[in-house]
Amino acid sequence: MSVKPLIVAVVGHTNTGKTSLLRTLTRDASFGDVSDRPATTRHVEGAAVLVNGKPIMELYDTPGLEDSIGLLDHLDSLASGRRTQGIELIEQFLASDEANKEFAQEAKALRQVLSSDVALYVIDARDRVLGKHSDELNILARCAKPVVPVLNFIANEDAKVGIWREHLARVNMHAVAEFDTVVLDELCEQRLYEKMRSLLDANVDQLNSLIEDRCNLHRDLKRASAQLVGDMLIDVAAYVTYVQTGDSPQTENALSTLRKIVSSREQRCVDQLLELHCFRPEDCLPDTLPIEGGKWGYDLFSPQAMKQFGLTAGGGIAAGAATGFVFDAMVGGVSGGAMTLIGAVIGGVLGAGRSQGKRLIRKAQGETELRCDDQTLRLLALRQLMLTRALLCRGHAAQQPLVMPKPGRLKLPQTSVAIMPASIQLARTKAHWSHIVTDAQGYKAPDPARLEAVRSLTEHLLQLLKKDENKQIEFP
Ligand SMILES: Nc1nc2c(ncn2[C@@H]2O[C@H](COP(=O)(O)OP(=O)(O)OP(=O)(O)O)[C@@H](O)[C@H]2O)c(=O)[nH]1
Ligand SMILES: [Mg+2]
Repeated sequence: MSVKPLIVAVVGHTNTGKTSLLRTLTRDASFGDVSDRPATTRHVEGAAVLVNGKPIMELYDTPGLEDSIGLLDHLDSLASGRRTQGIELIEQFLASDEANKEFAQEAKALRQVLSSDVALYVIDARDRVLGKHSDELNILARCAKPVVPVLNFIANEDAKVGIWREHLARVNMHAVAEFDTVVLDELCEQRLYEKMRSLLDANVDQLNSLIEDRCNLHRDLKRASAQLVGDMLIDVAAYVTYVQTGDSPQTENALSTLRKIVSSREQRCVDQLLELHCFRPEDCLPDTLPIEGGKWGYDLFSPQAMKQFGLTAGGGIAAGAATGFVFDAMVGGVSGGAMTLIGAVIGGVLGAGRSQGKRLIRKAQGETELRCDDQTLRLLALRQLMLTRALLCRGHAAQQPLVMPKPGRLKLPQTSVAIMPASIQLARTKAHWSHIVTDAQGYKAPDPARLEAVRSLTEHLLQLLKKDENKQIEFP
């Protein structure tokens, strides 16, 4: 059974954020024109809010009520007695010439109110309560429709929420919503729908499904964002490139290419996050990963690498160094075939399998592995998690682009004390898990073990996102 959408008129004085409210509630940053200039919206324009692909609510943006004082005087002059005080008077006005001339903007808004189920009366809560507001409320009260005042700009320190609530209570408006179209608070949005529900018996079902849908949306967005970040981290952690040991120019070149590759993989993650949250590319200023010098090398015999091969911390450093030493000694001057064998044997002995054996052989052949270091991975994780957090509470009416956080503002732990999540450690040993290059070349069938690593990293990142939102995220 299809349910008729709830029809909502968004009205209020000019510049109070009506169009902005529509942008944020519909998650459509391109709806209408938003500007500091008064009287930006000149015509009624609608947008639907969909739940499961079906329109559940239609919101109609209207031109600002510019001259409510003049209109109220005009309505009073039309009144011919007690019987024409309310809706009849409004209808009489809308049928008159004045509705197409002097009060044309106000008439457009009032016509929309009459054809809607409810009106949201948007107030700039930074304003003092003035005569124009009382007159606007007086006119709306005559439209015989439920009205929910929405105190907008509440994230601003000048918002006079208490004063406004007191004033609205005096004119019998007790179901008041608080909102900020730039700083989106999912609870404020939920309460707005609850206030509407309290006045709209016939539309309880639509509003309930809307409340549920918005709650699910927030949860799903968090998870999908964590997954995008996780996928990017696995791609970068697994990526490896080789240079001839001791060849400085070649190493410098390779490092610079590596930085570019990692930076563009990060940008891809930014683009994906923006798209997921229904923002435009211009909503986040482009920024190159701020790593210039950075340590990118990764020695196969470093304590950390040895740990991945199953050698535990205590003897790890010594064991790593010793294995490296023994390995170097063993391969010195032997033929290619024997070297392959030794590599495979050592790989096997270390429990690291054939692929590690191949890495050992490359090392024996005088090649050095280059890859993104842990500190850079942390930086990547933190930047993307903070971007996710910012997007989750960014209203679609926000005008200022987001800026990616710089390393100085991020809490980066010392490499020696922080241990990377197991999924990242594992990715270090699985070069084929990196889709950075293969993605550009074509489809690569997903490895089930890689999918599992991304899944487990996603859970880890989700936990970090759930922590106290006022505190800085720490990774790992
Ligand atoms: N900080 C902040 N700015 C807001 C908020 N709502 C609107 N704005 C800004 O206020 C200005 C006016 O917003 P609009 O959405 O164009 O207002 P409007 O009521 O549609 O204006 P008219 O169409 O001219 O009647 C714009 O600069 C918005 O960016 C808010 O909640 N917080
Ligand atoms: Mg507008």
